[in-house]
Amino acid sequence: MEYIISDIHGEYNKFMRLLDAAHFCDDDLLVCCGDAIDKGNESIHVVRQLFSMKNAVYILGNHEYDFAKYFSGVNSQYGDDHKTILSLLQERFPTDGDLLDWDTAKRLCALPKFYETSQYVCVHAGAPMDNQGRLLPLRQVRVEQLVYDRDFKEKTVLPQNSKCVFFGHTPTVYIDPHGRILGYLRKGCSGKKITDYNKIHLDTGVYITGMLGMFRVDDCRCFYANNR
Ligand SMILES: [Mn+2]
Repeated sequence: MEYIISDIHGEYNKFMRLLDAAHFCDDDLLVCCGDAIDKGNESIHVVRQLFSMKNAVYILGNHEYDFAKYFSGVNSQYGDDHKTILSLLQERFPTDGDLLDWDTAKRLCALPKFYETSQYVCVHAGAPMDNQGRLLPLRQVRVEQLVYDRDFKEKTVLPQNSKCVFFGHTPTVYIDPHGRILGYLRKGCSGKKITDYNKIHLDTGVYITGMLGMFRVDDCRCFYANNR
């Protein structure tokens, strides 16, 4: 089975509870659409978990992109003084920065910008389209547009004759008061299979709602972990 999640924002326990609830196993695939870090208390715990999973794809969000820019800034300032650089990077995560090692920091700066299959694409914030609503080839899109886009979430922005687009970045609670994962159905479709959707908005705004969501591609089922 294939699962897609976004904007975990340091919520390690909820993330693990979702994997448990779905009986996630080695034969499954997990795609994380970025922003696994910041806001919550266990950013590096989440990152190390994702990096330890051979069957997880972790793509870039604006928070990881900002981390990479910060890394490159301190790197140019302190040269090969890895000890100072690492302690500055660790300080960026006040609650669990001590878990950050050099390899993890390097990997965080080299995440893929998107993930694409024959049926869907995953980006962090948005994917630009031509004037007929067809997705532009993601390879040609500037990284800033993929991670910072604020228009793609709008109800009226619907990719046409394109693969389903998974994205996060903006909490759905700003669009729908339930704050759940929002799927946008193509005309006349029931929503039971992934090709029924134009786009799926994944960010349940866990730092606002307390709820983290995950989507299963195979049967279009949503899983949620709440405060308890
Ligand atoms: Mn974001």
